[in-house]
Amino acid sequence: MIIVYPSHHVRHRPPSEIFNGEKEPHAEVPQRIEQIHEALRDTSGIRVTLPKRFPLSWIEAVHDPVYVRYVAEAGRQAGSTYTYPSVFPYIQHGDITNPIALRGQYAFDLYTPVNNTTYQAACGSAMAALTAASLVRRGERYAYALCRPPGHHAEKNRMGGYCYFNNAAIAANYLSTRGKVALLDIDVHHGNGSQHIFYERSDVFVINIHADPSEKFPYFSGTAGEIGVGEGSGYNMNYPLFLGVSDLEYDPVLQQAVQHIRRYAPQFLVVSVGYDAHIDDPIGGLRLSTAYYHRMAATIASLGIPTVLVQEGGYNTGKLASVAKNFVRGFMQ
Ligand code: Q9C
Ligand code: ZN
Repeated sequence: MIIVYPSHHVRHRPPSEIFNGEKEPHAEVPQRIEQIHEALRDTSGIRVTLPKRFPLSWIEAVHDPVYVRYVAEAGRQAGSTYTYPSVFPYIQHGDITNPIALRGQYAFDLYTPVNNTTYQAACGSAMAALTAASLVRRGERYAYALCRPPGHHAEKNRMGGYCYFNNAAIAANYLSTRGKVALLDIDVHHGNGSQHIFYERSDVFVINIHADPSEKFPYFSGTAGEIGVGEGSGYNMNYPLFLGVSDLEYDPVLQQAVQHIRRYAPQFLVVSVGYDAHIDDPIGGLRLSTAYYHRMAATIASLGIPTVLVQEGGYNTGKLASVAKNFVRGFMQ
């Protein structure tokens, strides 16, 4: 398996997220990827490579180009200080130019700050996903992009949930020029961004297993009734789970999801890999074991579809190394 490691992510390190008016330590820290990278680097059968450069148009194929420019510009104006939104749009309005208004227009929470390191890190993360996708398009069976910052909460024109550019969606859209793509999201949080981006498309089938959004972030999407619209109707599936779900309760849901993917018969599979459904994750709320990540990977790999793995969440920096190792081993068997 090839691992793509975007070394520039380390410069982006938001110190805090704002919850209920209070600054709390930010969960999405550089050590997450450093630890996964270190654990995998000396696993047999793994080769590490750096991201290649791809045209910005691959990011703009999924995100509004005005939004992409905004992320760069907001960072430049912020300097090294992380900036947060203050006011969110409460009415439709045409021409927003005020920086405070723009900050709220292009974000949906107070967890996703921007400074002058963010744009470069977000681009590097997207380039890692594109590099993994291009390797798989050229015949590699599996490639794993250690994306940071993560991506699956980022919508066409909005950041949120620690995500700026939707790496998995960028990879899936890139591969969709060569055939049908399935995007399986096993991060514990609903991938609202990926759902939003492909909601009207039938050539990318999005399937999501996550903690019930009536209990957990992102709160406003991820119910089973969200099935897609127009062309995309029937090509979006959500499996919300009760808090505290164990390996035994999770597994039949994964089997069903995999069955749906098999029936769709995609040419490529993209997996949004979050390790935050693990029992020891500080924010997840499910109870999957380290050993189950091995079986989960083996189940997904049994599809026999060329696959791009894209890193999303997972916040217990004491456990990420062992969970990632299990997952990757399960995939390579
Ligand atoms: N105390 C990803 O896993 N929750 N994003 C904040 C505040 C935000 C998770 C909790 C969760 C975002 C990629
Ligand atoms: Zn998550």
